[in-house]
Amino acid sequence: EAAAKANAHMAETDAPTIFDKIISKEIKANIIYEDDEALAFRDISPQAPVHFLVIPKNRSGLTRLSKATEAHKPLLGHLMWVAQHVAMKENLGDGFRVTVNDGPNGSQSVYHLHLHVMGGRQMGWPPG
Ligand code: DGP
Repeated sequence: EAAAKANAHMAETDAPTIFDKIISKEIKANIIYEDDEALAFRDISPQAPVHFLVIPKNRSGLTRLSKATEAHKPLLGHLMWVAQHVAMKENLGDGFRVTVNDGPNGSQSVYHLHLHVMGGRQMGWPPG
């Protein structure tokens, strides 16, 4: 039964997510950056004055960071580059935070890899 539960969980987390509809523009998002590989848009539930997400347009197996393989390394690097590029455009020169929530313990809710970029206020540490 435990195995069945684990499989059900995997099936669920491999399903398309709301982010696919944002990528296809089927549902609206406040998109602030786009290139061939990545998209950045404002989080619908901002936790800081500036809070946007950076996602790969092609999830390519990256439901969560822990699914990363060697082949994903260039894409992961690109997402990090986009995070700081857009942060600078958003006037976050005084600093910002980049967060990836992975899996249940990481409180991940959308299983399409995304970087949270938050700034515009003093961030606390440790996070909750
Ligand atoms: P996480 O817990 O790391 O999986 O965070 C998912 C984030 O995605 C959460 O901060 C809210 C955001 N989000 C979920 N649905 C939508 C949506 O439809 N539009 C936008 N802009 N953000 C969304």
